[in-house]
Amino acid sequence: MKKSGAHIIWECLVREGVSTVFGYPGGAILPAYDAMLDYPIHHVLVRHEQGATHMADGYARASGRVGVAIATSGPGATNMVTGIATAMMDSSPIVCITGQVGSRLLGSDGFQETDITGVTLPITKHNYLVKRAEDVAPALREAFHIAATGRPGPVLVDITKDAQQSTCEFDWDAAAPRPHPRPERPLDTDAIARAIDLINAAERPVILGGHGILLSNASDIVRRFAEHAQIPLAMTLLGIGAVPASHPLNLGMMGMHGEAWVNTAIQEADLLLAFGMRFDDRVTGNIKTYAPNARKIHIDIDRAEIGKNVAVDVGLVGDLAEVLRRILPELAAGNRRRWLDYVNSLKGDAAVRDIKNLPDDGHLYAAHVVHDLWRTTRGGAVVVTDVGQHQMWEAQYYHHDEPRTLITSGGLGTMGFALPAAIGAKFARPDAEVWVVVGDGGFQMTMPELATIVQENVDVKIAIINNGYLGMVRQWQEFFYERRYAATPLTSPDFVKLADAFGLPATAVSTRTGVVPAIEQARDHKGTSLIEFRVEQEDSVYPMVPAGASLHAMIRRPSPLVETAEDA
Ligand SMILES: Cc1ncc(C[n+]2csc(CCOP(=O)(O)OP(=O)(O)O)c2C)c(N)n1
Repeated sequence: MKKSGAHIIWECLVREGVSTVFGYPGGAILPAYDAMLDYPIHHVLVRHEQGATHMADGYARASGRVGVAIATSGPGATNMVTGIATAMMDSSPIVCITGQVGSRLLGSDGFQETDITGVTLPITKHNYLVKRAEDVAPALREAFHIAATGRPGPVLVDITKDAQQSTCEFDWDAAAPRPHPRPERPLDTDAIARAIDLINAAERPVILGGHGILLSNASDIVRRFAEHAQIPLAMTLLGIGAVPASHPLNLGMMGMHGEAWVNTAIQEADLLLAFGMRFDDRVTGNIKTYAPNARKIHIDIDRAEIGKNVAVDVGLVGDLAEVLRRILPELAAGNRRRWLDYVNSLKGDAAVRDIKNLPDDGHLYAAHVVHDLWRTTRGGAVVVTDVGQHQMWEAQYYHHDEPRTLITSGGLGTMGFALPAAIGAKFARPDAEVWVVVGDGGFQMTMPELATIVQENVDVKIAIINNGYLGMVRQWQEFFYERRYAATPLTSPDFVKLADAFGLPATAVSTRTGVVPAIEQARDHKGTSLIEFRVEQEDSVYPMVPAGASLHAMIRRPSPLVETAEDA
C-alpha cells in the first residue's frame, strides 16, 4: 500500500494508540498537517511550542502513556527545547515530531533550518533525522518504543519536507522495532542475597521512594514491602503520591524543603533503600555528610544511576516492581517498633508544619491556600504545580494519596510548566479535577495558553499564588544575600481582567475566609476559572537546607509561633 511520508506519520500515530497531539504548524511540517485531516486525531493548537511539549509531558505523567508534540522546523523546533529538557530530567515519555527543510537544503542554512537533532542530542533519550519516506515508519515505531520502555524519556523525530511529500510502500509490521542489541542481563542473585541480608540486619532503615515507583507501577508492592519489613518511607518530590501520604509509614518529603523529621531520620539511618530515585543534590545536601552511618541499597532501571552521586553497597539494576517481587518473599517480617517510635517522636517538630501555627497576623499565607485546597477537594484532585515557593508549599500541605496526582517539574525546575502541563493532564484524564497551582512569575511565562484552554474548552482550575515577587529567588536573597532584592519584585497584570479578556471567570482573594468560597465557586463552575490569591509577600518556605549544606543543617521557621483559633 503506497502512502506519502506525511500520511505514514499519522498512520503510525493512530496505530500507536494516539488520539490527541499538541502542536503548532509551519512550512516544513505543512504536508503532515495536511495529511492529518484524513485521520481520527484531535490536534490541540497551542500558543507556543514550549506549551506543546509541556502538554505532551503532562499528558504522559497523568496517564503513563506517551505524549506527542509536533512543530515546524527552526524556531518551532527550538521552542521545544525547554520542554524536551524538562521531560528528559524527569524521565517522561514524549515523542516530538518536527518538520525539517528539504533534504537537499540540509546544511545550507536554508530558511528555518536548525540542526535540531544536534541541538537536542544531550536532552533526548534518542533522536532521528528522517530524510526518506521509507524511514518514517521505522523511526516513529522505534521512537515510541524507546520513549516508553526502560527509563522513559523524550524522543525527537525530525522529518524533512521531501520525506513527508514523497511516497513509498507502507508496511506496519516490517517497521517494527528491531530487538534490542544489548541482551537483558539477569538480576544479580548474589546482589539480591546481599540486599536481603542488609535489610534483615538493619535496625534503623529508611526507604527513599522516588519517581521510579510511579514509572514502574510499583506503588502496591512498595507499600507491602514497607509494611512487611516495617520500614518507614521518605519521598522525593516526584515520588509524592507513589505511597499514600496518609499511610502511617510514609514520613513525607525529604530534602531541601523536606520535613525536619524526615531528614533527621535519613541522617540517623543505618540503611537506606533507594527505590527509583537518583540522589539529586536537592535531596542529599552535602554528599560528604549525607547519611554517614547508613549502608545503601539502590534499585534503579538505569544502570548509569547506580553509584553516580552516592556510593552504594548494593546496586540492583532492573524494573523496581520486578526486583521487589524477587526480594519480598525472602524478607523477614520486620519488628522495628523502637526505630518507628523514635522517628515518630521526632514529629514533635510537626508543630512547625501545623497550619495552626502560621503567624496569626491577619495575612493570607500560601500554605493556607494549599491546605484549604486539599481539604476542599478532599485530596482528590490532580494538582499541577509550577516552580518556586508555591511548589514546595503544595508538596508540604497538599497530601496526595494517589499515584500520578502531583505533576511538577522536579529535575529541571521549569517555570512556565504548570499551565500547559495541566492542559495535557486534563486531556489524559478528562474525568479528573485538575488544579494548576502557579506563582505570579511562572504563570506569566506561559499564560498565552489560556487561549488554548478557551479554544479547546478545557476545564482546569487555576490558582495563582501572587506574592508580588519571584518568591523562591527572593527567599534566597533574604537568607543568603542580605535582603538585596535584585530583580525579584514583580509587577503583574490584573489577573482578573486578564482572564476576562480570554472570556474566563476569575476572582481575587486576599483573606483566609475568602479562600474556601472561591475554591468552591471554581469547582462548581463547569469550565476553567482562575483565582488570584494575594498572599503574604515575604513569607519563606521552611525548613530549608541551604544548597550544599548538610541535610541536618536546616533553617527553621522563626518562632515564636502564635496559635490561631482556626480549625484545621
Ligand atoms: C524558566 C526558569 N527561569 C528561572 C528560574 C529560576 N527560578 C526558580 S524559582 C523562581 C521564582 C518563581 O517565582 P514565582 O513563579 O512567582 O513563584 P513563587 O516562588 O513566588 O511561588 C525563579 C525565577 C526557573 N526555575 N525557571
